[in-house]
Amino acid sequence: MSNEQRMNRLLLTGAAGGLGKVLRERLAPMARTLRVSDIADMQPAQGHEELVVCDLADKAAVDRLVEGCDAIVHLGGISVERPFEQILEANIKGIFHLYEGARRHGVKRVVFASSNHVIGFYKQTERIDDSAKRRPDGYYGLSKSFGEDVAQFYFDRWGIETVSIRIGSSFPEPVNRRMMSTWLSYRDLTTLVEKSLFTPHVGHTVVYGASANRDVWWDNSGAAHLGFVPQDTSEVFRDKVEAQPPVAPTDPNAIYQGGAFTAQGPF
Ligand code: NAI
Ligand code: 15L
Repeated sequence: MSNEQRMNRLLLTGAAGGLGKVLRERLAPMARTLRVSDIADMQPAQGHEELVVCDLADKAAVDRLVEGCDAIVHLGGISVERPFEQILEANIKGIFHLYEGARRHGVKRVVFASSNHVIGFYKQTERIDDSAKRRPDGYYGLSKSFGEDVAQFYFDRWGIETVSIRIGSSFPEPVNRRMMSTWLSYRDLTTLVEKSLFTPHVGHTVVYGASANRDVWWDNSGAAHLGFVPQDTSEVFRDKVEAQPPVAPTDPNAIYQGGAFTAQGPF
């Protein structure tokens, strides 16, 4: 990427997390300055990085965090099902604070790490696209659904563009049968985030984050303008995954797109 193509300052939240560590390295060439942030300890700043420890629940701190950035890749927050009160602080208040900061400081583009748990109560036998009614499968899924609504509102009201990526399962490899459908390789994740940052005129686009898996449940034709063509497939892991004991047909992991998340709680 040439110097002219790079943006000036890119903010990455959730930089201490699993995907944050991956994208911290891979997004570096895309900006002259990469501001990395988390509530947790991070590796020290290197190269053209700025490091900011910040709790997303702290509105004033998030406002300072966002100032001076051209775009944000928002990974920060609780990434699994937890009691509502915890989700409320990190994810629900957190995303409101982020967009308020974006509005106040003129940030033009957000890439939001949404989740398949926004549509987790669809059956694995169903095929859906971005127009499917949301069916969140828990407090976590509800918070991501709220995040997508916030993204739509801040586009309609303030013109801030967002790509909400409904990430399936982004890990080094799929570790169970459900993930044979939901897996998103780190390479495909990186490509999707890059397309989400640099494609002109995205408005608020919702896209599913999955690799080119044989039995993928999601249709991304509504996000064709991103030009995202996944390069990897879970198929290369099939023998390893299918060597595991079978899952009972009554197990949520075999029924719902959201798998076990549909059956967690109450807390
Ligand atoms: P992770 O849990 O490893 O990372 C999340 C990071 O957010 C952590 O480093 C954590 O310290 C930080 N965080 C939590 N509360 C915070 C707060 N109040 N203020 C500031 N930072 C806070 O999760 P992972 O796997 O890296 O996922 C990144 C994002 O992508 C998350 O938003 C997650 O919901 C989303 N996602 C991930 C998927 C995956 O397969 N890895 C699937 C679907 C969505
Ligand atoms: C998610 O949203 C979680 O953040 C991640 O840890 C996985 O559980 C993933 O969904 C999944 O559904 O596999």
